[in-house]
Amino acid sequence: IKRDSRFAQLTGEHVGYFRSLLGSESAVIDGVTNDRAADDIEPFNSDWMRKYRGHCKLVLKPGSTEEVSKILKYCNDNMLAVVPQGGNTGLVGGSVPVFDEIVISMSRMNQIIEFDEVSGTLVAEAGCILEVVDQFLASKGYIFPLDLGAKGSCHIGGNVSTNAGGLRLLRYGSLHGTVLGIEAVLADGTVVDDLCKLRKNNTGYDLKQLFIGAEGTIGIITKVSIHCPQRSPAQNVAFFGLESFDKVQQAFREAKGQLSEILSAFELMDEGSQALVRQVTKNESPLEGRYPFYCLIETSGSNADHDSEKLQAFLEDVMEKGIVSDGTLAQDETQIKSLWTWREGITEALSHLGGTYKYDVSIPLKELYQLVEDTRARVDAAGLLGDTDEYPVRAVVGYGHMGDANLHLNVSTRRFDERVEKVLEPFVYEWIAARQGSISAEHGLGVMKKKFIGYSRNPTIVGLMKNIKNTFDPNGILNPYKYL
Ligand code: FAD
Ligand code: 2HG
Ligand code: ZN
Repeated sequence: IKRDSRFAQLTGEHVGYFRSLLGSESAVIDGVTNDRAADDIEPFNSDWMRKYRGHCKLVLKPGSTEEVSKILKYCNDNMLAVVPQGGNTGLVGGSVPVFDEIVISMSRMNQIIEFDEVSGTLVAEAGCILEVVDQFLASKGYIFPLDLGAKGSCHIGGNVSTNAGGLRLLRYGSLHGTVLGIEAVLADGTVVDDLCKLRKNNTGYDLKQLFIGAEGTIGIITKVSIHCPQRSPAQNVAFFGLESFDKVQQAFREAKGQLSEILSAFELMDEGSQALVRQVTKNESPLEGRYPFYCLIETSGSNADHDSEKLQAFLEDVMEKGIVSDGTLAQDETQIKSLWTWREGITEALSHLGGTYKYDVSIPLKELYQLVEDTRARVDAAGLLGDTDEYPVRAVVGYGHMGDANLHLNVSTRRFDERVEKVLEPFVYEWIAARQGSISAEHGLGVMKKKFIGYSRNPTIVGLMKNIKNTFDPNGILNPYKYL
């Protein structure tokens, strides 16, 4: 792709305007008039996977909605392109510039505004870190309705902008249901105040839904109001090994039936993914034997004894029926955390091994794991997969949110390599399209999947999306070169 020549080049005059607007020294990182700022700008140009790299020379950190509005109005009037950035943990290259777009970091907008302890409605600024918000809610007996491995750095505004799914969607549903209201700023500086705190509100088109999963392409989210469920006082976790994907499906069916209302997560890991976690962390696996598949089940309920009895009975039953080969139950908080690391820690572990090609996809459950096998066979047939350094690919592994039919196909490489990418794309997308799956289940489109949207959405729908984009951002300054 080429830089869009309609966008202006940044000048010292532009920087001067932003400096006077934002006042504080720390709110502007200026590499336009000051070469020495390069090191400070670097983290904003580089994505979590180190796969995508931008060339921005200016980072702005607004402290209020009004400042976001003034920044965008000025950018729109002067044809300056921008990239909204939250915690920069996105996995599709959406949060970093492609060329020299200005990064608007939301990190200073990190205030919890209000919390209603009766209804469970939280209003907070977009730049709040997920884990910080969740800890605040824990002190009130509530829980944020979303949890994911990046919680220590991702922002709730970033979560809403990517419509993140995470580990407990099975229980708490998607952000399309739990987000009650949004305040956002459009490209021309208009503040859209839809910070509704009601659960029910059928008065016209529900425009806030458009911002959920828009990845910063139609506006910058500045505040969100969200419905938070009661935190369950009792949590239990089981981890078990299974001999086939068929048995994984049977176990899921049984878990829904036997654990019903207390089931809060059902996660899948294959042996390949666990072997890589063992290699990186040097930790002892929770089970003695090795199995092709592992599942992690979490229950959340109001009575610890009742729940663990239920989970114990479930485990005995599925072992007796020969569905599960071996399993273990966490006995305390520390063991719960440690079992979770075998699932939550995969992404992080893989990042220490080189470059990872990631495909976050939805596939009808029956065929969910077949994609991993077919991809592995294809990479192997191309002569790219092997144990020694001369092969670019170390392993093709699969894991994910079994309960949501969401697979994470990860191709772990010793280094990013175009030959590998060519073997994987568009193969993976064609495979998905043939089964009416989705090429992006929860991570979004970003720059990575922009050109592949047609595998999951027809031209009529893409056309309507483009109309929406043009209505909200006619000059196209918001997160260009991505999404559509
Ligand atoms: P960023 O990465 O900064 O931005 C993501 C996108 O949103 C970009 O397009 C950006 O321009 C836009 N954006 C950010 N903030 C705003 C805003 N205020 N207004 C408008 N646009 C904005 N995702 C899942 O769905 N489920 C998971 O289980 C999961 N686990 C993860 C585990 C790890 C270890 C990592 C690294 C990532 C994981 N992710 C997961 C991916 C990622 O999407 C989420 O981490 C998160 O939602 C991104 O939030 P962020 O604040 O880091 O956003
Ligand atoms: C997860 O579920 C995340 O762990 C990340 O969505 C998946 O790294 C990945 O591919
Ligand atoms: Zn995920």
